[in-house]
Amino acid sequence: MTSPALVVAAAIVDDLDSPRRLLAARRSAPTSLAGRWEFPGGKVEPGESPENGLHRELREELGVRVELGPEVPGPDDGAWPLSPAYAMRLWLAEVTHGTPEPLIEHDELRWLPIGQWLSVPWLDADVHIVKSLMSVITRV
Ligand code: 9L3
Ligand code: MG
Repeated sequence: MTSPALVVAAAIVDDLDSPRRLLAARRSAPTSLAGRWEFPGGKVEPGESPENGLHRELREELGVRVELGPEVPGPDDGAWPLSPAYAMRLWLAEVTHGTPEPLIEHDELRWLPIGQWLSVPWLDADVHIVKSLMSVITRV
Protein backbone atom coordinates (compact mmCIF):
# COMPACT_ATOMS: atom_id res chain seq x y z
CA MET A 1 0.00 0.00 0.00
CA THR A 2 1.28 3.48 -0.77
CA SER A 3 1.81 5.90 2.11
CA PRO A 4 -0.75 8.62 2.66
CA ALA A 5 -0.35 11.86 0.70
CA LEU A 6 0.89 14.83 2.68
CA VAL A 7 -1.45 17.69 3.54
CA VAL A 8 -0.05 20.80 5.26
CA ALA A 9 -2.05 23.32 7.26
CA ALA A 10 -1.64 26.33 9.51
CA ALA A 11 -2.98 27.23 12.94
CA ILE A 12 -2.96 30.97 12.24
CA VAL A 13 -2.97 32.92 15.48
CA ASP A 14 -3.04 36.65 16.14
CA ASP A 15 0.35 36.63 17.86
CA LEU A 16 2.89 33.81 17.83
CA ASP A 17 4.39 34.99 21.13
CA SER A 18 1.07 35.17 22.93
CA PRO A 19 -1.69 33.46 20.93
CA ARG A 20 -5.23 34.42 21.84
CA ARG A 21 -7.22 34.28 18.61
CA LEU A 22 -7.21 31.36 16.19
CA LEU A 23 -8.31 31.58 12.55
CA ALA A 24 -10.86 28.98 11.52
CA ALA A 25 -12.01 28.53 7.91
CA ARG A 26 -15.35 27.05 6.87
CA ARG A 27 -15.12 24.74 3.87
CA SER A 28 -17.47 25.27 0.95
CA ALA A 29 -16.21 22.23 -0.99
CA PRO A 30 -16.37 19.31 -1.49
CA THR A 31 -19.99 18.75 -0.47
CA SER A 32 -18.99 16.05 2.02
CA LEU A 33 -16.92 18.59 4.00
CA ALA A 34 -18.92 21.78 3.32
CA GLY A 35 -19.98 23.64 6.46
CA ARG A 36 -17.25 22.15 8.62
CA TRP A 37 -14.34 24.25 9.84
CA GLU A 38 -10.65 23.57 9.38
CA PHE A 39 -7.13 24.85 9.58
CA PRO A 40 -6.52 26.27 6.08
CA GLY A 41 -4.08 24.36 3.91
CA GLY A 42 -3.94 21.57 1.36
CA LYS A 43 -1.95 18.99 -0.50
CA VAL A 44 1.76 19.37 -1.08
CA GLU A 45 2.60 19.19 -4.78
CA PRO A 46 5.28 16.90 -6.20
CA GLY A 47 8.73 18.42 -5.80
CA GLU A 48 7.52 21.04 -3.33
CA SER A 49 8.75 21.25 0.28
CA PRO A 50 6.01 21.06 2.93
CA GLU A 51 6.75 24.63 4.08
CA ASN A 52 6.66 26.01 0.54
CA GLY A 53 3.46 24.09 -0.10
CA LEU A 54 1.91 25.67 2.98
CA HIS A 55 2.91 29.20 1.92
CA ARG A 56 1.41 28.54 -1.53
CA GLU A 57 -1.85 27.17 -0.09
CA LEU A 58 -2.27 30.14 2.26
CA ARG A 59 -1.63 32.58 -0.58
CA GLU A 60 -4.15 30.78 -2.82
CA GLU A 61 -6.84 30.16 -0.22
CA LEU A 62 -6.60 33.31 1.94
CA GLY A 63 -4.44 35.77 -0.02
CA VAL A 64 -1.96 36.23 2.80
CA ARG A 65 1.71 35.80 3.56
CA VAL A 66 2.62 34.37 6.93
CA GLU A 67 5.53 33.80 9.21
CA LEU A 68 5.66 30.16 10.28
CA GLY A 69 6.13 29.42 13.97
CA PRO A 70 6.84 26.04 15.51
CA GLU A 71 5.36 22.89 14.05
CA VAL A 72 2.62 21.25 16.12
CA PRO A 73 3.69 17.64 15.90
CA GLY A 74 1.14 14.85 15.60
CA PRO A 75 1.31 11.31 16.96
CA ASP A 76 2.20 9.59 13.71
CA ASP A 77 5.87 10.36 13.07
CA GLY A 78 5.06 14.01 13.62
CA ALA A 79 2.00 13.92 11.37
CA TRP A 80 -1.72 13.95 12.17
CA PRO A 81 -3.60 11.08 10.54
CA LEU A 82 -6.59 12.34 8.51
CA SER A 83 -7.75 9.27 6.62
CA PRO A 84 -6.15 6.29 4.88
CA ALA A 85 -5.44 8.65 1.99
CA TYR A 86 -3.99 11.68 3.83
CA ALA A 87 -1.73 12.63 6.73
CA MET A 88 -1.29 16.24 7.79
CA ARG A 89 1.52 18.36 9.21
CA LEU A 90 0.58 21.58 10.98
CA TRP A 91 2.46 24.75 11.88
CA LEU A 92 1.58 27.72 14.01
CA ALA A 93 1.64 30.87 11.90
CA GLU A 94 1.05 34.61 12.04
CA VAL A 95 -0.07 36.82 9.15
CA THR A 96 2.63 39.23 7.96
CA HIS A 97 1.01 40.60 4.75
CA GLY A 98 -2.63 40.96 3.81
CA THR A 99 -5.96 40.30 5.46
CA PRO A 100 -7.29 36.74 5.21
CA GLU A 101 -10.25 36.39 2.82
CA PRO A 102 -12.13 33.22 1.88
CA LEU A 103 -10.97 33.20 -1.76
CA ILE A 104 -11.49 29.55 -2.75
CA GLU A 105 -12.68 26.45 -0.91
CA HIS A 106 -14.01 28.48 2.05
CA ASP A 107 -17.10 30.64 2.48
CA GLU A 108 -16.39 32.12 5.90
CA LEU A 109 -13.43 32.86 8.14
CA ARG A 110 -13.64 33.49 11.85
CA TRP A 111 -11.09 34.62 14.42
CA LEU A 112 -12.01 32.53 17.46
CA PRO A 113 -11.15 34.18 20.79
CA ILE A 114 -9.33 32.08 23.35
CA GLY A 115 -11.90 30.08 25.30
CA GLN A 116 -14.04 29.70 22.15
CA TRP A 117 -11.74 27.65 19.99
CA LEU A 118 -14.20 24.73 20.04
CA SER A 119 -17.25 26.88 19.27
CA VAL A 120 -17.46 25.84 15.60
CA PRO A 121 -17.98 22.37 14.08
CA TRP A 122 -14.43 21.49 13.05
CA LEU A 123 -13.70 18.61 10.70
CA ASP A 124 -13.46 15.41 12.75
CA ALA A 125 -9.73 15.18 12.14
CA ASP A 126 -9.08 18.81 13.05
CA VAL A 127 -11.03 18.91 16.31
CA HIS A 128 -8.48 16.63 17.97
CA ILE A 129 -5.73 18.95 16.90
CA VAL A 130 -7.54 22.02 18.26
CA LYS A 131 -7.81 20.30 21.66
CA SER A 132 -4.17 19.39 21.62
CA LEU A 133 -3.24 22.93 20.62
CA MET A 134 -5.31 24.29 23.51
CA SER A 135 -3.45 22.13 26.01
CA VAL A 136 -0.14 23.42 24.68
CA ILE A 137 -1.18 27.05 24.52
CA THR A 138 -3.49 27.46 27.53
CA ARG A 139 -0.76 28.86 29.69
CA VAL A 140 -2.21 32.36 29.47
N1 9L3 B 1 -8.05 18.25 5.43
C1 9L3 B 1 -8.35 18.17 6.74
N2 9L3 B 1 -8.04 19.16 7.57
C2 9L3 B 1 -7.41 20.28 7.10
C3 9L3 B 1 -7.09 20.38 5.72
C4 9L3 B 1 -6.40 21.58 5.16
C5 9L3 B 1 -7.42 19.31 4.90
N3 9L3 B 1 -7.11 21.26 7.97
C6 9L3 B 1 -8.43 17.14 4.53
C7 9L3 B 1 -9.60 17.53 3.66
C8 9L3 B 1 -9.33 16.82 2.38
C9 9L3 B 1 -7.83 16.63 2.33
O1 9L3 B 1 -7.35 16.87 3.65
O2 9L3 B 1 -9.93 15.53 2.44
C10 9L3 B 1 -7.13 17.53 1.32
O3 9L3 B 1 -7.34 18.89 1.64
P1 9L3 B 1 -7.62 20.01 0.51
O4 9L3 B 1 -6.50 19.93 -0.46
O5 9L3 B 1 -8.95 19.64 -0.10
O6 9L3 B 1 -7.67 21.30 1.28
MG1 MG C 1 -7.33 23.40 1.12
